[in-house]
Amino acid sequence: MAGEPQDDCLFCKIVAGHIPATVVRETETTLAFRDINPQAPTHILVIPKVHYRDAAALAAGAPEVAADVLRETQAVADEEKLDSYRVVFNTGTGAGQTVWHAHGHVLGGRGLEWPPG
Ligand code: DGP
Repeated sequence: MAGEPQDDCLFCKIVAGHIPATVVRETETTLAFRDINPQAPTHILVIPKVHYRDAAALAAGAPEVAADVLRETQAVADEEKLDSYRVVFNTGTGAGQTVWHAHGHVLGGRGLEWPPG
């Protein structure tokens, strides 16, 4: 059920501490940790601790937590001393989403092209 921890969810396991991650920030409602396959010098995932399948579902089901996630992307960028950065919420298989627990990618530390691939 949306909002409840899912036994088969990788990021729920990271939230529970059952799978290790390099955590850079934690709040009551969010966790930020380094991506295992970085695409930029800084590549950090910011996730809600509650389980929603994607960012849109999170915004619909727990809008206050969605706002917390967005605030944390800025906090991560500040800690990493990023003047410019990109936040990406891949949504759906065609967009490259592979983990079905809402997460924002914070990417920075190099030039970022537009349009993205
Ligand atoms: P997406 O493709 O947008 O669903 O992003 C999922 C990201 O999660 C991807 O960039 C790789 C990252 N990832 C997958 N497994 C792990 C893991 O076990 N630990 C960490 N830190 N990141 C992971």
